Amino acid sequence: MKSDFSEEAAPARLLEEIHSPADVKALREQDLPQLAQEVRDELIKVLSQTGGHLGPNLGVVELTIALHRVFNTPRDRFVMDVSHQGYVHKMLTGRLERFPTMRQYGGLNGFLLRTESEHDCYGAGHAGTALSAGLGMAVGRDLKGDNEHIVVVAGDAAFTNGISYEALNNVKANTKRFIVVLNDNEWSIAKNVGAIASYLNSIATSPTFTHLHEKARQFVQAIAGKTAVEFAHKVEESVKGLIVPSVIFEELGLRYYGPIDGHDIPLLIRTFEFLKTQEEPVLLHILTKKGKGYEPAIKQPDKFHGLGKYKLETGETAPTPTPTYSEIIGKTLAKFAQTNQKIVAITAAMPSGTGLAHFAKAHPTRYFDVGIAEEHAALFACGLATQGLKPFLTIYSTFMQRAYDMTIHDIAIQKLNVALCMDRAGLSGDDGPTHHGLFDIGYLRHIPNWLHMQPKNEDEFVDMLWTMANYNSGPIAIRYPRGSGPGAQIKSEPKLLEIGKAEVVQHGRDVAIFGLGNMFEVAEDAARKLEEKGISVALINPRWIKPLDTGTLEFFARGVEVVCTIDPDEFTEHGTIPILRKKHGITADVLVEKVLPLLKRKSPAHSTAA
Ligand SMILES: Cc1ncc(C[n+]2csc(CCOP(=O)(O)OP(=O)(O)O)c2C)c(N)n1
Repeated sequence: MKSDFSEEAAPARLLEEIHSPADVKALREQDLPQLAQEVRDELIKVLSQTGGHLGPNLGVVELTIALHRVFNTPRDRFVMDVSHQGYVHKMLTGRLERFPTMRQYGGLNGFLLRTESEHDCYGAGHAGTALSAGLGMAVGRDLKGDNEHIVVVAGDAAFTNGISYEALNNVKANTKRFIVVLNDNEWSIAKNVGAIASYLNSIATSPTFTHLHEKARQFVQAIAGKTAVEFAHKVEESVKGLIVPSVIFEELGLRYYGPIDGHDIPLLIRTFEFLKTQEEPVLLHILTKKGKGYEPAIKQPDKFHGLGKYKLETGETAPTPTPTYSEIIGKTLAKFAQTNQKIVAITAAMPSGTGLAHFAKAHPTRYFDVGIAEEHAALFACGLATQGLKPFLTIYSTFMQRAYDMTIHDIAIQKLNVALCMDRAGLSGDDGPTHHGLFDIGYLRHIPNWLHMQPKNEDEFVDMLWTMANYNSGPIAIRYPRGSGPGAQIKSEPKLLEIGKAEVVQHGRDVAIFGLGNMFEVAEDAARKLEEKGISVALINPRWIKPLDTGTLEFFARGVEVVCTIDPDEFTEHGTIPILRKKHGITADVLVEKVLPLLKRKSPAHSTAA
């Protein structure tokens, strides 16, 4: 008879016992669904406090458990595309205790990091890198005569990315042992787009698949309790049956298996056990649900792809009090496009992140989501420009790094009327070094024919967009930060700005501070602090990165003792923007601290020297 206590006692969480992948292997297989549930609960609870990539991770819980059940990291290697779906992997590889520090300054990074754990064999944050990097690992392994497994996990949207095909083009010729998992949830951040998405969907919805899936289930039931030899034979026989011929992947030289249910742990385990015995590159197509297990995330996959804090019970998030720069650009371009028929807008898989969803609603035929394909997006914009259209290419500063060659070879040399709008310029916050938009000033400034600017506030932003819309003499770019600026208005009557002309906000004799974009606020603050010490400060809003207003620069350089600009020159970790600014000295106090000794040395007015 059971004691009263055994009925009452809540079962201990299995998750608490998981300190390494060996602990996942030590569990009974029938307990793995419970582990999956606990992982989900933990994800939903912790991320409600920290924010993060909830939807993608809820979709890969079973997959990650099955991978750790079958393979042995760190010896075997999991290469995850973007690696935003690596949270479950982190939990199962000894980082559960630190999980509540996710994306916090000094805590776990939201992506895989080689420096964070020996189980993270490859860091990422940008999409499309996993297949190439994984192939390099496989070839390196072969050259060394080793035999560990390389498993690439890539989402369906990673297959909208050109690099993925560059890698696939090289797999067959270079290795015989390579496992690719295509995690197909039909979503990028927004709904996945293009011919490949339709192709994958046609496989997933084919009646043959439904039939095969039933076959697969029966097979998993049938092998329970078999001896090792019988088991291996059965697995081979049955998993080979899990093939709907997929012309694309087979022609590229990867044996295609699937599609199978990516939430069926026993099936995943059996399939991986089989795939690891194969002496040819294989691709396993699994079907998963983004946001699985959390109703708000299933209802709004786009929002829950990655978000800040939310209410655990409802999934509600705090409303942003003022419009963000992204919202302003989406709405403003939509408005300009009502009277300017030449305006078209392009996003590379970021319709809501870039605010273009507003434009898409107003002008669906002049809006293009090209998938995670920044290089293509830039070239596509070039083609549109040659037809006399005015393409607004709206891409995060960090992702535009991908299309650097196009900014020179295609846009600048041909002096095409492409308007490049770079969102998340500067520090982007809790995503960390892969996502900060710190390099676009560097990578555009030296290229002839480009104009480049940054607004100090929302009103100036609208003026700049208007200036871009009316500029027809070649490429023109704008950068603007994540979130909202200091003002709350969206200007209704924009004005044209004079090209290459800085705004002198106040004159001064001792120090001139040039505060570009959102650094203008820091500059203003520093100016007040210096003025309190009796120092006369000129305050300049440069507006233009290129052409630089050299006249204004020279004027002040000749007139004052110290000229300041505000900029970091190092890779910056993740954390909130105020914390990062403080750490890296991007504050008014640090500016004042650095300026004062210079003045003492140079200025008779402030010097103590005779
Ligand atoms: C080069 C680049 N462009 C855009 C992004 C933004 N981004 C992050 S995840 C993602 C969608 C990924 O979808 P998928 O690969 O299918 O994985 P899922 O989140 O659906 O699991 C996008 C567009 C990025 N990380 N890198």
